[in-house]
Amino acid sequence: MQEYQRAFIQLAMHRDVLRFGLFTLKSGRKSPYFFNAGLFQDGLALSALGKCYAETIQQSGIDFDVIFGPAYKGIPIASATAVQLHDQFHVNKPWCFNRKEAKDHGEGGNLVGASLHGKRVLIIDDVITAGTAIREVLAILEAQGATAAGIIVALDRQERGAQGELSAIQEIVQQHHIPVISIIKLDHIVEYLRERGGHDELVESMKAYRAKYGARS
Ligand code: OMP
Repeated sequence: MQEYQRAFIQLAMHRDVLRFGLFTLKSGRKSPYFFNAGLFQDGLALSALGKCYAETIQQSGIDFDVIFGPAYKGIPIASATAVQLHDQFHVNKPWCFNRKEAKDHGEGGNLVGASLHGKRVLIIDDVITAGTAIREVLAILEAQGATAAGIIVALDRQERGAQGELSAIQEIVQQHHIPVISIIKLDHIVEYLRERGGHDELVESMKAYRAKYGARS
C-alpha cells in the first residue's frame, strides 16, 4: 500500500465516509463496511478528495477529452477533480454530468456541461460493487456517440460482478477494453486495519465477506 492510499483511508475514516457495521448494499448483499462518499461534505474534504482523484488520473496516463460525473455522487467528485487537475497539474478539462430525470423546459435534456458527442470520456465515480451503476453510465456515453476512455473510482470493493468469478471491474475491463482504476481497494482497507491492530474481529468479518462475495484476484 502506498502512502497516499493510507492517507486516503485515514481521511475516509476520520470523516465517517468509511464505516464499519452491517449495511445492506444496492445489490442486496449485507456488508460489514460501507463507503459513503457523500460525507466528504465540506470544502476541505472535497478539496483533498479532488486532489486524490487528480493525482490518480495523472499517474494513470489515460488520454481523454471530457470528465463525466454520474448523478448524484459522481457530480461533486468530478467537479472537485476538474478543479484540482487544473490547480495542481495545469490540466484544464471540460466536464459534464447527467440529471437522473430529463428536463423538458429551459435548456432541456438530461446532460449538463460540456458536450460528450464524439469525445473520449473519463468517468469519475465513487464506488464499484457489482458494476450496475457504471454500466448505466456506459449506456449514456454510447447514446451520446462518445467513447469511454477510462473509469476512476475511489473504492474497488473487489466483489464478483453479475457474471461469475471475475470482479465487476475485471468484467468491465474485459468487455469494454478500458482501464478502470481505483484509489483504494478492499484489500487496502483490510491491510490498514491489520497494521493498526486491535481490529481482529472486524478483519475476520471483512475476510468472511470477501470469501462470500469477493472476486478471485
Ligand atoms: P454497483 O452499481 O453495484 O457497482 O454499486 C455501486 C453503487 O453502490 C455506488 O455508486 C453507491 O451508490 C452504492 N454503494 C456505496 O456508495 N458504497 C458502498 O460501500 C457500497 C455501495 C453499494 O450499494 O454497493
